[in-house]
Amino acid sequence: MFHKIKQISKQFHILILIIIICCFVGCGAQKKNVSQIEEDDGIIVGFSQIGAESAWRTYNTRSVQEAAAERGVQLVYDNAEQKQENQIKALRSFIAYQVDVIVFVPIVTDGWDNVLQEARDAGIPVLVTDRKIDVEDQSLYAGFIGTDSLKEGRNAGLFVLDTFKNEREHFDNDKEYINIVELFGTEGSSVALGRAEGFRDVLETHPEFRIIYSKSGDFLRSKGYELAVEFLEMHEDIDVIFSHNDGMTLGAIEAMEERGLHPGTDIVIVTIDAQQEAIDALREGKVNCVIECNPKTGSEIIKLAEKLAAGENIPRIQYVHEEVFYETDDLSLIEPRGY
Ligand code: GZL
Ligand code: ZN
Repeated sequence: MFHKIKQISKQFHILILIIIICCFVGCGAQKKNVSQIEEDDGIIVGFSQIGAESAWRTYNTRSVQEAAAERGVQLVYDNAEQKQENQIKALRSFIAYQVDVIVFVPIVTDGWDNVLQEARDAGIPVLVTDRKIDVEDQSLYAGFIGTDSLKEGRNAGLFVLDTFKNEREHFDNDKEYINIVELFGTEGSSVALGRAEGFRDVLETHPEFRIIYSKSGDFLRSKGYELAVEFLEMHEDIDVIFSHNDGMTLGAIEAMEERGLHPGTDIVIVTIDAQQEAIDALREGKVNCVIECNPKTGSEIIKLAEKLAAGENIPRIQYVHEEVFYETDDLSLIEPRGY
């Protein structure tokens, strides 16, 4: 009998042991799975985006979010709703959360030194994208990836120069100048400053061109409309509109058509971004030149963030590919833009 009891208790102990082992193995497996999940979860990236002011911006955000999802990167996304102070708060929360990498689109060039110093003190590398920053200590961020706004502005200037190059001979005698209106992007943003500078670089040696009106529409369609109402009231003889983004251009076109004007014919229009509606307007002859500013940078951004998380270096400056679409091109070849 005793032997029998001993046998049962031994079996019981083995059972308990098996349960414990299963539990540990299970837990172990579970533990392995948990650590595996943590590994599979990949790095954590804090992404501070400006807002959703244009089709370009919303596509840019989507591009980053989709790339992060594809590569198993955890993205902590913040929409600053066009306010720098919101971006600084977001960066501070990323630091507190101890993300692996910070990626941000600086709405304007200045005012980032302190918060980037805090990121560096926390040992968190920073990738700047889309817009550039001016900081005392360039080592406060690892690198930049985005578009070349100076080149975009130069391409706009070259198009205007080329469009009017033979114009002077046809000037009726009292017309001395080719009058340009500029719809400026966000004040203090590197892309608006770059586009304005590039445009002026090209035309500065051609005094027959003059900018008679330049105001910021903050890259917003609604403000593009409002500025057009104003400059059409103020000026009779406008030859060109140079607009820093398609959103403002589309607002201005609406105001022109309300006044019976024919955009693209009565007034030459050159615009930047190349969102679908601008390509459609190019096909309809309502704009004459669309300069691409490529928002599809998500996969490059995430790859660079992964490199930074792994302690690797990245290029200091990286520009993405961009095209220029002219009214004289075979416009049927342009792929759907997606934004
Ligand atoms: C350009 C980007 C600009 C776009 C606008 O790189 O920062 O901001 O041209 C967007 O459409 O609002
Ligand atoms: Zn000239």
